[in-house]
Amino acid sequence: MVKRSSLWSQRYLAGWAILLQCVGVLSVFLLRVTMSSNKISSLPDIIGSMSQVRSLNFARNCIQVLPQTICDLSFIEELNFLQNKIAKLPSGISHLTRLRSVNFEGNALSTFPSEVCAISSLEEVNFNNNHIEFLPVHISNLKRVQALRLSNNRIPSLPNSICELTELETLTLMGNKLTELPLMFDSLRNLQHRSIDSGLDLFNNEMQMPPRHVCDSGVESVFQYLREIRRTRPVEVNRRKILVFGESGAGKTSMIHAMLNGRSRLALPDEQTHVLEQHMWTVEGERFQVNDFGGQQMYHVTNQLFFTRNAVNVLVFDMNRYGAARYNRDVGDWVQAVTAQVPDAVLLLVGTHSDLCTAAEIQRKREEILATMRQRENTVIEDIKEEIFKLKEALDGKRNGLFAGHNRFAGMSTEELTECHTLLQRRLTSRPVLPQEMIVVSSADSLDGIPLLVHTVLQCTQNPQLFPKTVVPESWADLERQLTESRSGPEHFLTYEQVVRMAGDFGLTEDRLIPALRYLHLVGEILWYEDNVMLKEYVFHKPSDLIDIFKAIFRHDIEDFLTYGNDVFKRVGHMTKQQFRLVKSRFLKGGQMSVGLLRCFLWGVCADHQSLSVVVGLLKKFELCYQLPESEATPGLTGPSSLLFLPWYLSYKEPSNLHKMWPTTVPDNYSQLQVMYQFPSVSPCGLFERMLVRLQRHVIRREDWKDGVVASIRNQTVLLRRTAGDEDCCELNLYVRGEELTAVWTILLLLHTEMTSLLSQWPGVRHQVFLVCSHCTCRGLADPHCFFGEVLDRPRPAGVSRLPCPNADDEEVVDVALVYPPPEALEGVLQEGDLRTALMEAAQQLGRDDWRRTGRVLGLAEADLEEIQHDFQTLREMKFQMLLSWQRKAGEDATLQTLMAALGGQEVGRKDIADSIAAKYFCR
Ligand SMILES: Nc1nc2c(ncn2[C@@H]2O[C@H](COP(=O)(O)OP(=O)(O)OP(=O)(O)O)[C@@H](O)[C@H]2O)c(=O)[nH]1
Ligand SMILES: [Mg+2]
Repeated sequence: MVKRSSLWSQRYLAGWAILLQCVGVLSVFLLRVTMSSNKISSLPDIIGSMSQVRSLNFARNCIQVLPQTICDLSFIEELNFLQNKIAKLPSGISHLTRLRSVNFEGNALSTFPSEVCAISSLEEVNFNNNHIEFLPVHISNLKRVQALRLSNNRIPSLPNSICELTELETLTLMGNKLTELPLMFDSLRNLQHRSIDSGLDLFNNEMQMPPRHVCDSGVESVFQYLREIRRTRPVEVNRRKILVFGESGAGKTSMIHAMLNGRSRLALPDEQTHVLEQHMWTVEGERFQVNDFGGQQMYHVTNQLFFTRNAVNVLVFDMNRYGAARYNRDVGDWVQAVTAQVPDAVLLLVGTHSDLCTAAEIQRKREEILATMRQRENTVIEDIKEEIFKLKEALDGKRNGLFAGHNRFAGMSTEELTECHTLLQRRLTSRPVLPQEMIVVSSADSLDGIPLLVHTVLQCTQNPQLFPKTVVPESWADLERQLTESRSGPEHFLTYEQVVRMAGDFGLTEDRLIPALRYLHLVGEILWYEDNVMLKEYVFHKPSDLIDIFKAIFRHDIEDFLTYGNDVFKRVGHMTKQQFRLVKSRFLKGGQMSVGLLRCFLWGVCADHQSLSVVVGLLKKFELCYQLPESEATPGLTGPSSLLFLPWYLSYKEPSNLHKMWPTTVPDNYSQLQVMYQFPSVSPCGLFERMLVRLQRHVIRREDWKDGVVASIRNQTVLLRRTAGDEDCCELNLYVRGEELTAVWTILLLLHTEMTSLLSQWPGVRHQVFLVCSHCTCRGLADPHCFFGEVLDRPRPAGVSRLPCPNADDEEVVDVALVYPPPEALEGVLQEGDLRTALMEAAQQLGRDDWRRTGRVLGLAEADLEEIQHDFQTLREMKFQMLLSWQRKAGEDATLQTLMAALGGQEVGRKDIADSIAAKYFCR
């Protein structure tokens, strides 16, 4: 029998001799040749005699030159020379007219081989990771190409003719030197396909047109931008920001004063900055917004809302106070905080109070800090490289059918591995721009170092690589100007309708207005939350008003503010002294705030009814508070019964009866699963509190304290806890217990999904996820084995029922059901079906008389109800459509709790339905 394919991938195959022998005999008959991961340095001419061959795979060798005879392989469809050393392709390659795929990723090509452009049969072209500096115009001949991969080259521009490749579904251009896209780029409609691997990748270029914010928002945004540019014209805008942050008392406010005014005015010791002060600064014809952040702990969470790209980040610390033990507090934690959100942030480091330090002291501290900073960054880079190495090992293992070793990538599919690889590569390329030097200043009379600081900031902002120009359509710039001008009016916000009218006045129709608003929101000029049913009706054109709102609610001087002597509690809150005491204690211990108390806090900022409900909407949107439905809340002392909870103010200690709610040992017949989220040094500021807020979507009963919560979700008990782990790390542990293991898995995965989506908001945060071995926990081991968190996304391996417990020295085994989630649980999380099912059940139980009442309580307008009654024939359908209509309208606020509160409230009076939902979906 004729051997029809050949596979020699073992690494020991080093020389040509064996290959020659094998090929010599079989060459004529071979269809596929795979000789990846060897040490082959050249191919013999005889390769041209493999006249039937369809596919050559010589990935990961050290081939420098391809023989001309390769061009004789007239049936060849696929060439894979990934990771070799090829600098040039043979000219005759254009004769291979059946070629569908070429992969020369990771070679040494310096131009896009023009011969390739002649092969119109090509569907996939991969030239990632070469040194290509130029794309030929006749690339447009590749009419069938669907995937064109050109990441990590040196391409400065794309030829207009690329717009003719209308079959393109994937175009990767990450890590080049592009500044703009051709104006007709939106002809490449197929880039909008939504499969995992398709799309456009422009990450890590120097994009000006469209600017990076637009590029990062996806193909659709890029296309809308280009269409708008064509309709109007491109204009350049300048919106560079300077963010000044660091510990309280570092000297930020004093330094900014010296910078902006050229003279000294040291802040008084009690003049601490409250949340944030913004200043406009014009210097050498450039205009900047300077942000002076309050350094107090309380403001760390609000600071995060203002960290942004397009900013020079000035990290300030008091050099006189600094000592090695303060590195994290003064420097390290701040670098982490900013890079958690903006991984490639540009950082300057400024030491103040130089007038109080000796030259020797300055020199010593300077060297120490810069060295520590560099060393930490190197550790991170090494860690990422090691991850990439392990991942490649797993990939190689997969390709060669070998076991991939025990690492977190073992068992992943090739697609998952490739996706992980892209993510890690991004992490490696988007590193912070750390300071090479430290700027030493005194904001006291001498103003030493201040001119150098101003010079460095300017130099930094004028660096086009760090801060590329921003070009936007003229209509977007016009809208921005109009919105800025309307800031002088008294309103805290504009309604969306007002903005539509404003834009209409200069010809910007609503469909074109939306991308413009999206962009202005992304760059922080306005706030507009189009995904929130209530907030999308408002455009917050004065982001500084938001600062005033935060100032009113987040206060480092809260104890001073909350005194009965403060008139507002009597005048506005109408509280007696006794009531006030109770309200104060509930707030300071449990973070509990009635809307009436909120009105007192916001007095003088905005206190009318509409503004208050918008503020509550904003606080919920930022996940700074959660709200209890009215029927759940204890009637407030000072106003509407609805209660807000701000976990930032929680100070309760662990409840003394915790052991009753959460016995130390897992009760008999119960299963427990535990996921651990581990962070080196600190967890992202606010992660835990925001998770407490998110939990409210799912729970009805809960007990919160400063570092934990016990809650009931659908008959399962959940414990979430924040602890300081070993060796300077921080841990969040999520435990779920219940009688039925599948149900336990479902809740665990539900909350894990919430946590993962929350964590994605800190893209620069390093963390690890583990599933703690339930078997070890049951045996009471102090140091249980931790499975890599990736198992949580993995289906159970077929045919395996037990795994050896890696921590046990004897022959202990762990049930595979405690390590891999059952398929039902994975589906349970994805389906989000509960609400829909509950709606159907509730609709069935509602009567002829109460469905319209329920609709009204849920906030539907009379006209909506009329329409439903008119449009749907049967009562059953009307009831269900009413609930669906509410769900569409209320968006993420359409929760089971809200529905239950409405049904069980006085107006509808169907507590029986509310109870049946509770019995089915919640633990009572
Ligand atoms: N001698 C001397 N004192 C300084 C210098 N810079 C600031 N100070 C003093 O240090 C204290 C803190 O300065 P601030 O400018 O308020 O510090 P900050 O970083 O803005 O503090 P927060 O607003 O609380 O975050 C004040 O008492 C200043 O007078 C300096 O360069 N030399
Ligand atoms: Mg200050």
